[in-house]
Amino acid sequence: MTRDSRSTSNHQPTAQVSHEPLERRTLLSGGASNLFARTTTADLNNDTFPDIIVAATGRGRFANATPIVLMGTGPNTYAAPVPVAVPAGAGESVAIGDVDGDHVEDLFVSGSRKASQGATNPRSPLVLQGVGNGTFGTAASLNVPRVAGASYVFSVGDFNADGLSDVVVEGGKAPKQTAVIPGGRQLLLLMNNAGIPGDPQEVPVAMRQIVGMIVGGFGSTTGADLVLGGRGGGGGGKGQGLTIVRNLGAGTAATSIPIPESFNLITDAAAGDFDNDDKLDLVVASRGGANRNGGLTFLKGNNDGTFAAGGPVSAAPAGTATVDVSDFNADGIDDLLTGPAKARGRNTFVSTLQYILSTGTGFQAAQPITVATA
Ligand SMILES: [Ca+2]
Ligand SMILES: [Ca+2]
Ligand SMILES: [Ca+2]
Ligand SMILES: [Ca+2]
Repeated sequence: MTRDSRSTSNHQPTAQVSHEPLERRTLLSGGASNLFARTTTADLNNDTFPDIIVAATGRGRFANATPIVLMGTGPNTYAAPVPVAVPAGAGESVAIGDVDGDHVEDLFVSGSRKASQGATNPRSPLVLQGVGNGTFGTAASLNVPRVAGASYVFSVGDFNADGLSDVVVEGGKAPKQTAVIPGGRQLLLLMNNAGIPGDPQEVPVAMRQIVGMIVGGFGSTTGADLVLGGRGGGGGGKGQGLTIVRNLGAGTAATSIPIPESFNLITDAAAGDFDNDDKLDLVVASRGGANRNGGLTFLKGNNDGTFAAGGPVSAAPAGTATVDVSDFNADGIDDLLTGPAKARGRNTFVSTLQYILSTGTGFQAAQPITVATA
């Protein structure tokens, strides 16, 4: 959580106080903690049951201080949560990819704000090699350099279709001479070089703010597309929107396609084929506007980087703020995993996760996932 001293100052004459609106503060803290990566799903042990990784949910007696793994043990049943060892304060966000090309999923986690200053950047994302049974090796820094104003929001995907996972990280404001628009941000692209993420390559983008990013194949032949959520870049109007960056593996030759749909505050997004037409779709979690307290919007994909106009996912529980994707009933159709914005007290985040099955023609009622007690 970012603290802004101005927002807590109440001793100055009101005429001179620059109060940040609540929306802006929420959005900044949300951006910093990369809400798009609160959960991730993958079959970590190749037993066909999707497994779930939940990012560290912060302080509090019942919060998990590190990421946790929920191994699927059967249809909609999970073993008790198993913590993943990461440096103190790391793991607010999680992503899965195969960095070394051994076909075993590896875990990427956000770096730590708590770590002391040193030669390396403690906030750089880290990678943990997968063992193949739901456990992971020691966290190793991706050595993303310190950049003033960077949020280090990151995502993982194969951006040049070589079978190895690349990493992309929000890297602060683009330099003036290369900025696509004034105030544009830049991505730091770490293309995988024989199993090792390479040196960061700066790619300016026409977004003024990036609150999260996800990866998916929306019809590109050159590699995975990157979906950026936030402000600017031609999408979202005055609110937040989404922009697809294509051909990212080509670095500065990458192109952007803004998605016209507008949202108030985007809290998460997931890519999957929910209507079973073999074209990847998007489901966006947002709040404000039609989704006053939080909810999901379905955007049917056209497989060319464009989407049909959004429609509400009425099966999503009120207050839904996180969304992820897996095929939870093994029928070949992608389903949703949802969670709330916050979990307090005894209702830990894990116990509030729900899945929403897609039939291909619609979404069924949300059902809580079943997790064994430790
Ligand atoms: Ca599994
Ligand atoms: Ca691997
Ligand atoms: Ca589809
Ligand atoms: Ca399914």
